[in-house]
Amino acid sequence: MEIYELIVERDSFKWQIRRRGIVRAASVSLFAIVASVLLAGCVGANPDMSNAIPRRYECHKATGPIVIDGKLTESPWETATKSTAFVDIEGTHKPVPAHDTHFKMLWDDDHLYVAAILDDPHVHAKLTQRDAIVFHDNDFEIFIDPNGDEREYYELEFNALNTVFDLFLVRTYRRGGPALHDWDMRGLKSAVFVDGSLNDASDTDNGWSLEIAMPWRSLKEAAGRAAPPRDGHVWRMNFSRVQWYDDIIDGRYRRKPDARERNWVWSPQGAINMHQPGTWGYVTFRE
Ligand SMILES: [Ca+2]
Ligand SMILES: [Ca+2]
Ligand SMILES: [Ca+2]
Ligand SMILES: [Ca+2]
Repeated sequence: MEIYELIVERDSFKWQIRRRGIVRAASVSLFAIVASVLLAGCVGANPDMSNAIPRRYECHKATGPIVIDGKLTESPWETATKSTAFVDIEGTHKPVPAHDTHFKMLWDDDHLYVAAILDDPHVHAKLTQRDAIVFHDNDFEIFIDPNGDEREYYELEFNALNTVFDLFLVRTYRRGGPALHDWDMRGLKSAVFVDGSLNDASDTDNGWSLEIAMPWRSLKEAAGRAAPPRDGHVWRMNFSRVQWYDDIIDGRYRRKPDARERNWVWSPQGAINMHQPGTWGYVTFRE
């Protein structure tokens, strides 16, 4: 088994990961800090590939500055390609999601930008701590495997309070992980705009938007290829939205005891499992 040497300077959140030779599996477990069973969405059976045709997206270079404030009012966002609407994680044969979700992406010499637009009549969130299991709230998730080798990939989750859960996967859970929750994306910037009222169940909201800037200098650390990419380069990525249907009791949102979340995604997976980079979408970068 290959060993990955992880160097984490906790104060600066500086980290480095290097592939080193062949060693015993026991060494890897030193860094498998968090049990993978915590993560939902990784227990799917064999994927139905007929429902998992990867989506495609062209990510163009921004023509002007992006201000990370959650509002997509900059002119580059107006011309950025809007993704296809999200579908059920298992495929289009499943019910159409109750609320629309789209994303847009842009890039410049320093950052990869993601904007998410989530319709939601009841925007609510509780979790406030970095690296909490954010999909226990309604969330938006980004998955990035730059070189598409189905290993060394990034996952980031955000809720409507702009709480971040970012992690690094050495391998998929099915191949033993580990998932490194302690990895934080250096220089990550994100902001949320709520078009309505957050955690106020007495009204009907329009939804929320997220604006995210990921530095290339962080993405390149385990990219296995050029970051920023060159014109025509293709990265494997996917986007997911976890949505719970909570009851409103005495004006407050309450989780049903037997609640199950909905998983809506950009590129359908054919199974309830996001950790299949082979069924993620193809993002082509354009100058
Ligand atoms: Ca903005
Ligand atoms: Ca990879
Ligand atoms: Ca983290
Ligand atoms: Ca509200």
